Amino acid sequence: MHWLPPNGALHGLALDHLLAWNLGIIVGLAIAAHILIAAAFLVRRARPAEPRTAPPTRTDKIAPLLVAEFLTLLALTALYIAMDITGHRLWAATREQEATCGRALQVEVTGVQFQWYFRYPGPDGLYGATKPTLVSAPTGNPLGLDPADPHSADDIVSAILILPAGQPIDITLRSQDVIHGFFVPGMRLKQDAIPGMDGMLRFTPAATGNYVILCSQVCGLGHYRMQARLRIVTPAQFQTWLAAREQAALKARGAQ
Ligand SMILES: [Cu+2]
Repeated sequence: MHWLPPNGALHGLALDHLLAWNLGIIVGLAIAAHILIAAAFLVRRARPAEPRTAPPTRTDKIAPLLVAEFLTLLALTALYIAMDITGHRLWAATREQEATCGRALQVEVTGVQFQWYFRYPGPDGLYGATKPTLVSAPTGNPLGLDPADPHSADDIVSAILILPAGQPIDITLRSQDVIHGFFVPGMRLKQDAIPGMDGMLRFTPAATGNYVILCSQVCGLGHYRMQARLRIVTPAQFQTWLAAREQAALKARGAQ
């Protein structure tokens, strides 16, 4: 659909189709209902007034109308149940991380008033421990990585989310303070980051390009500027970037 932002995710195509179908069906039904109401008014007006002595109900005429109404309601109920099931399946596909476990790239996304931070676990594949008392953005430790934990030495923390195209991405979503909304219109993703809870997201970027990451919850005075960039690059470009950042992270923590 041309009024939506360009889609860059694998699941986005099916989601856009479902949205177009839903809108088409709802607009079609609304138009049909209005035509029916207008037709009923016109037919009633054109018909001569019935004598007041007429019986209040005539089951031979009303019964077919009731059957038609019942069948229409039944068809509409089936249609909405089918649309609901399709929508739920698409929603669940971006929330279930088990299916391709091991193959997916792990990234942790943390919302902080008013910034998004992205953490990659590094070559060991494990996120290092964090401590709230160590959180200090001015000294370069916005997530509070614990230097005493060996797993944290190779962790990469970035203010830009860089991901390879064509690979499943498993996101763990966190918040350090209030409820933030991780919203990536170009990837058709939206999920709240809630303090004390780990949110899960799964998606596969389909094409290289630049996308915007927003916060969809009014999280404070600086909410309007809580934006970050998402860059989808080729797998080779991603590996080069990751290796350079890993070297830099190890050097920086080694010097501490
Ligand atoms: Cu926010």
